[in-house]
Amino acid sequence: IDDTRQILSIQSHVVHGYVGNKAATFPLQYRGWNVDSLNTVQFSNHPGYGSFTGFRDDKENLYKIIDSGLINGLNIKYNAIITGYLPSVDSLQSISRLVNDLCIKEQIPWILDPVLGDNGKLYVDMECVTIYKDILSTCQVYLTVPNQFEMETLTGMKIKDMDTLKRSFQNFHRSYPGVKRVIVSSIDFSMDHSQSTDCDTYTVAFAESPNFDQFQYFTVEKIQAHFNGSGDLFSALLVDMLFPVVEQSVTSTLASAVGKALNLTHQILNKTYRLTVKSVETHPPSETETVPHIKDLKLIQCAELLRIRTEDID
Ligand code: PXL
Repeated sequence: IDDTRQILSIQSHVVHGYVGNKAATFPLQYRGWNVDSLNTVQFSNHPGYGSFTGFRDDKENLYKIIDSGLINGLNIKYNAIITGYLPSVDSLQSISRLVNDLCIKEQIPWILDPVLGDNGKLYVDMECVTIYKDILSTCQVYLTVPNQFEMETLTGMKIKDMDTLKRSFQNFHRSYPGVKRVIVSSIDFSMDHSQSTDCDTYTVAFAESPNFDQFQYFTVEKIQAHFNGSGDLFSALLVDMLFPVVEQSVTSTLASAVGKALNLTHQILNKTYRLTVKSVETHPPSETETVPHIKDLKLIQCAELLRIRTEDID
């Protein structure tokens, strides 16, 4: 029997390194997915390096590849579609409409990563914020995975503690009632210096329609480094945990999928840290950087961790 699953992954491509599709494809393939990776941009490396070169694909090309090529041409049936880094306003608008229509028509779960920025900084055009708000308020999204900054941007309020987190879930649900599930990753309560909150952990909080008042959360030990691509890896692993091979598992709850994806992401970040930190130490962080900046996940070195193990199966 063929128990592979099929995903359309619409994200960035970097020639060197691991963000976007480069962070999602290998882990998903290794865990049994056929990954149709559609690249929204092709950059030499991610912009976090300080300089890069490359180009964005235009909206007509992207649209035609999905619509005429994959769907009408090849009639591919996807088990999931994931969309990530789509930095140009035109492409974001037209590709989201197309994906939404397709997902409704064929009942495909759409996992939307609203890539806007991180750590207080936007890394897409300002106008993309408005477009993401429009997409989330009008489309049927199975799951969205904003980080703390993106959740704050989308709800217009800062997350400082459990109380503001709860209110941000409520705001989110009020503004975007068609979104069925939200997972907010890497919440750092210690960012607010007036709080004496434990700063050795990150919180990952999630809620599911219709219970947006009762969000749940996991805390995970903080690794003292800044990683690029960790969010893209996490969303890919989530998809794998949410849609296990049919024979393996009856149902996978959101909480169990988040727990497993978080655990595996954490192990990969830890191993990446251990493999990188010696070379980072020989180039001490600049004065503005308080923690090492780890630009590339060591995904290939983590192949063994990615292998499907029996503990992953319910
Ligand atoms: O990790 C999200 C991401 C993906 N792809 C590219 C990026 C970023 C974040 O900066 O620059 C090209």
